[in-house]
Amino acid sequence: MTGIDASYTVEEEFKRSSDFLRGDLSSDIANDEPSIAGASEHLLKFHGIYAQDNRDVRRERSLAGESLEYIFMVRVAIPGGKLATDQWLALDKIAEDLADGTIRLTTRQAVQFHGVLKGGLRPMASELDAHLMTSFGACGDVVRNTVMCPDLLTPGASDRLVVMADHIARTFKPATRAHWEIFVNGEKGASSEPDSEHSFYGETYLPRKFKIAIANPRENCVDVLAQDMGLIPATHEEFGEGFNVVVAGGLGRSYAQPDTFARLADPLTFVTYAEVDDLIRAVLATYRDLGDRTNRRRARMKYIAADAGFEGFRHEIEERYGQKLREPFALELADADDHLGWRDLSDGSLQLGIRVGAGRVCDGPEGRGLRSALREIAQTLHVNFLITAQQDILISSISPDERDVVERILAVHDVRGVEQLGNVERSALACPALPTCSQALAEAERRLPNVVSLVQDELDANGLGKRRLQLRMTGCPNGCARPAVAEVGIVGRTKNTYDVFLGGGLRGDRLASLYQEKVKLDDLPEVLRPLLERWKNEGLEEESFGDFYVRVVAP
Ligand code: SRM
Ligand code: SF4
Repeated sequence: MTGIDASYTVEEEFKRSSDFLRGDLSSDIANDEPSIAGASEHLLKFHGIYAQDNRDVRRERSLAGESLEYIFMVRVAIPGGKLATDQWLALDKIAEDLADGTIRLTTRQAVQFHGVLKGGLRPMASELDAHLMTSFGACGDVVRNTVMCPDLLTPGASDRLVVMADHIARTFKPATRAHWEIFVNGEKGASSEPDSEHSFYGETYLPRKFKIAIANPRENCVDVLAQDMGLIPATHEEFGEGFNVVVAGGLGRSYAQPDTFARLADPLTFVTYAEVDDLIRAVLATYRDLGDRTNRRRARMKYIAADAGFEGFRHEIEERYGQKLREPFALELADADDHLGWRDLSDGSLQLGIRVGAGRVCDGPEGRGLRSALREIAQTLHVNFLITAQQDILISSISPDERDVVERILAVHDVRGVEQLGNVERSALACPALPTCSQALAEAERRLPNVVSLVQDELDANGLGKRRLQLRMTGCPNGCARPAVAEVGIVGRTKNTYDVFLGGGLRGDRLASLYQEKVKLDDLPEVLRPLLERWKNEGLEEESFGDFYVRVVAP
């Protein structure tokens, strides 16, 4: 390839001319500028790094004629969200030494650091590398962190499944050594092998990001239909164990472009374990070839399926797969489990799921809190940590005689148990939004506690306090906390208003629909009140709010 189509976006040229994701990053990282812009800023994303500025001080700084407060966000890919204790301790130290003192668990079981300075990027990459972690490929136009139900990673799960998220990460991570040269080992060594890239990426990689989830067939905690590709373990009576595969989901929308929309994935086929890599390669090749490289807002794979029709899209995959695709099984998704509280694992060990508000692991002002508690647990016990797709953390493989130790540490640090949580708080999600996210139109994470109590109070006042209500909030329609499939989705519209979406649900098999535009957060209880009253009076026994809403209010 010598050049690219003139209609393609500038990002396509950045990728093509980058020498497999190097560009000028080495010198741009090393120079005295506090930030990184242009082609390097785009390439940086493939290395898991976003150039940001603190938006809280943006206005006052520009009024004072000062430069912005430049900071970086670094996302660490953690396949299936599984971490050993030494890895958790390394993340904890990075948060203290190189970031803003917090560890942000993401809705894709990864970890983000905020407030990182440019000079901290290389030390961070080296520290991650020393503990077998990396930010490389956590962002960018590649296969992103693969999410996986934690139950498929704990003792008792099938051996073949336990390794799946790691296997996908290893197999589909870009092959270029650019990250290690630029961030970890310094300049490209003379002896380094010539670079190449996987054929399914080529030199311009994918048109956009690509997300894979491995779901538990018994519960949908990973929102499998919101993914570009979902693998649901299944057994075929003729071909044996494998996966029912769904493709072409995605939730992002853009106000500026009405032809962008959320879409749930459709069933594609059944493949065995032996076949799954080839199928993923075929889907990636289809996306690589047919994805829209002229408009990044419409470049996700879901739009190929939506534009071509699913059968046409399926046919394209089939051609690249080289053989006829089997018919998929009918989909039956079950309510998401939040994995919180104490659980017995099949090997006799215990697991404790702890709620992390908006995924932010931090301490209070007096130095106590979840971050200190988790550090102490990691220093004291030999356990595993599992991040969930609900931004929570599970401490796994706890020996039964260590339960008291864990409970004592949590109590000392004022970490609340699941029984102390209100039902709205228990499952509420929010994206980071302000002050770090450049795309945020409104607050999310910082206003979540307030929104949770407004809604919980409203439920309590209606005698519905014991019912579950799934609430998800984002600062813009990109949908990072997956509000598009929530029972109540609150999506930033302007600085002080939000669009309210209703009717998704715990199975994750239905898109919420727009109920009311431009609602102020203080007015949310009033907006929900008549619907909650009807849910109470007209709802069936045990009927969830989302199910009630689509059965009665907006059929
Ligand atoms: Fe996201 C962009 C945060 C999960 C859809 N997302 C961003 C950026 C990087 C903002 C940016 O482009 O400048 C946000 C970082 C802000 C910050 O300051 O930290 C960001 N997304 C997040 C996280 C941290 C939210 C969270 O509360 O945990 C999640 C990190 C996931 C990870 O570990 O890889 C996160 N983002 C999601 C999800 C949910 C999911 O994957 O299950 C979605 C919807 C599903 C989907 O992809 O369709 C999502 N994020 C987006 C989009 C819209 C993409 C599109 O199709 O148009 C953007 C915008 C973009 O890519 O340009 C975006
Ligand atoms: Fe930023 Fe929007 Fe994602 Fe929130 S939903 S993190 S505001 S891109």
